[in-house]
Amino acid sequence: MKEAILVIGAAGQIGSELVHALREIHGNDKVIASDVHEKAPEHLAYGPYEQTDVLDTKKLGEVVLGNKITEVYHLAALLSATAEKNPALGWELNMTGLSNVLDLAREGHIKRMFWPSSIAVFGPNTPKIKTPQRTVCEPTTVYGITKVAGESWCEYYHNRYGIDIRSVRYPGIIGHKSAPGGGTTDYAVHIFHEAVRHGRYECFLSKEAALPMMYMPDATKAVLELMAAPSENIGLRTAYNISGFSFTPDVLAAAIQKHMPEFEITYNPDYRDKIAKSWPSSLDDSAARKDWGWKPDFDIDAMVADMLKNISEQTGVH
Ligand code: AKB
Repeated sequence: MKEAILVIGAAGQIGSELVHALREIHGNDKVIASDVHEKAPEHLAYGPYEQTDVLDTKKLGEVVLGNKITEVYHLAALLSATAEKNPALGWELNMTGLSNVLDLAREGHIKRMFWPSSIAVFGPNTPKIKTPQRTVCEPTTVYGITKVAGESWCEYYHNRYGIDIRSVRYPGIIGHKSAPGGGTTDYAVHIFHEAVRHGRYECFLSKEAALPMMYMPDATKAVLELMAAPSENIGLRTAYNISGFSFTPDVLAAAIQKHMPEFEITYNPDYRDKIAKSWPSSLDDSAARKDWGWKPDFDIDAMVADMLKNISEQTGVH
């Protein structure tokens, strides 16, 4: 068997789509999906699947060595909202999980690796508008702390052990194929399902909470382009800011109302509102544009039109 690719956390929101994209490029057999579930979720079952808990070093090692894995996309993590409910598990899964994969790379088994960082690396003391690539971070969530530490850990492994590891700071990701799980930005996905099914949505952020967001096809494109770039172009081994568009919940609601004038939004902010307000409203992604040609395809209106079309088709409500 030739070298293969492993996607850890493949059943998640980004993993589900990334597995399809990687299988289209490399062939179904070359891309092994893995997650903690015993069986492959239906949408991934057309290619190889391995049940793996990234905290189980023995099993992880067997999967990597047994399948001659040389490239890993390590996406398994507890997101911002869920990690606040169980900070110790957030730290353990996000940090120890990353270390376990990096150690297999240090031992020479994995040659290239992608690991996502997040806008959660930033905090209330960070400049909010057009947040620079290099600036104050000081995150206030355990998720953000693991992402900022993880970025430096990846850079350290690159500098010290020569591992080709690359990363981006994802904003909120919006997609229609699989559900997000446990993030602060999840409202921007739920709103579409509720709009199509019930014509209304109660938002857990306040109306003025502006956040950077991105449509899933751009999120997938970013990983593929970053990983395809020549190594010498990758000037940053922490993580690149990447930007799609930014909006507040009321701006998103207004964009939905252009298609569904009867759509109503109400607000009932909870603890996630404070998290959202500690994050940037928009990002400066000029380093990613310069180093590997990053450029998103979707703006908010194109995203809204595509989301409503796809969710209406899925639910049979028009
Ligand atoms: C979250 O809301 O936790 C994630 C993220 C911005 O990393 N979507």
